[in-house]
Amino acid sequence: MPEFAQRRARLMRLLGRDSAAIFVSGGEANRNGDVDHPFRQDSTFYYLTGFEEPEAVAILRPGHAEPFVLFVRPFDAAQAIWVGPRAGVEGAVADFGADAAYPIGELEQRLPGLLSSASTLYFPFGAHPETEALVSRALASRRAAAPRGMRPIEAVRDPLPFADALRLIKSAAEVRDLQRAIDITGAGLVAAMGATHPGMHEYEAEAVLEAEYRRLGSPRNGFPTIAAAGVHSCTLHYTANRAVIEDGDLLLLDTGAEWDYYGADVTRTFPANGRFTRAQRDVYDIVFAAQAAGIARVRPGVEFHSVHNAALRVLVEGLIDLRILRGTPESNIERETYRPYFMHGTSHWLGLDVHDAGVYRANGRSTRLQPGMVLTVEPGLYLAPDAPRVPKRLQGIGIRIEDDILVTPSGRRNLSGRIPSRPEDLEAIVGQG
Ligand SMILES: [Mn+2]
Repeated sequence: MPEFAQRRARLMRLLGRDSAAIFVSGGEANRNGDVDHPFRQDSTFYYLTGFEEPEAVAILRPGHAEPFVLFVRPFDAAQAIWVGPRAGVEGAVADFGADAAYPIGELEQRLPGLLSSASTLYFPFGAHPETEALVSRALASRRAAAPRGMRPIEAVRDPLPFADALRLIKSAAEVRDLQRAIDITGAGLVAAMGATHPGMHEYEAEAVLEAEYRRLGSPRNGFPTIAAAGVHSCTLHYTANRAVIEDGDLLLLDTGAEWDYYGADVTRTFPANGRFTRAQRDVYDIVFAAQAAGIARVRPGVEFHSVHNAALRVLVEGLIDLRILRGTPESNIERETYRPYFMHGTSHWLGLDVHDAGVYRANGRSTRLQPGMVLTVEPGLYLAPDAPRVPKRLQGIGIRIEDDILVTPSGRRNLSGRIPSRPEDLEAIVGQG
């Protein structure tokens, strides 16, 4: 069975018979005037359908003779001339495996009939106001018909946690896509390192990186590239990328190409002139060791948060060695005195979304790692000039190192481990391209 059909079948088994689930595509977003942002399908909608157009609704009906129904924009000859052809109703059946397909304009009229045998309705209320109005009307008409013997809808539930649970465990095909995205990202990072020299702008490094992504077949990034030189490296989600890279600056690149909707998320920090200063190297070595400690924790059965705790311990010991913190590692961790210098989590799930679907904690317990999960391990230290007790020589140093780790039955595989991160390897590459 093709991958998308397999996912729908698995989800429908979780939802149970006598149910219907409604999923809504992403919508177009205006940028300015009559220009829209580039459209990229909603990740869960893509995961279940492979369908890449906006204004679509998928209905899954477990156990039904026509379990997969798609509503799509109809084919339109005039539209095809301006922006290219749409799949249309025929394509939805022929190319996307729908058991039945209708124009999106018929959703309101057809929805009550399509839901008529369902006693549990799955719909993500609160996310799609226009479709929600139609769903509410269908619910109301079922309630009104109940006294005359129509089976009522007894439960309304959110389908997203079920889809998220599936998305959290990656199939072999998904891991291959992620690996491809990561390999392309690695090639981009190495190209950007090679091209970097003091005097160029942050956006020039970004352009070199992304030219390589496009050259290698990635149509877009998973998120806006962070290209942060010097003190900008202390700003976690800096994306202005407009400053000149000065001699003596570090350059932090946090970036990821997409491959078939799966996105990498890799960070490398390196000296723009090809040589770490002593101060930069002191901080780099701490973050590098913290990352290694975090990665080493990854294996099945381990709590998600213990990866963070392993990395955090090394960072705090390092901050004590740098004389920024005083006292024991335990007391500093207890009082969270490290927060001005390390203010984010160490890991997030990775997949179709850069911060991928799936829970980190439920019922007060940290999620236990399982084979097929992919998480980042990305500790950092950010010694902003205005942060407390940062000695002059360390001010403005921000370093993050991020890799993408697959949990395997026997432990872990660092999917981005071939992308250089050892300081001596970085020094050998930077400026040599
Ligand atoms: Mn990340």
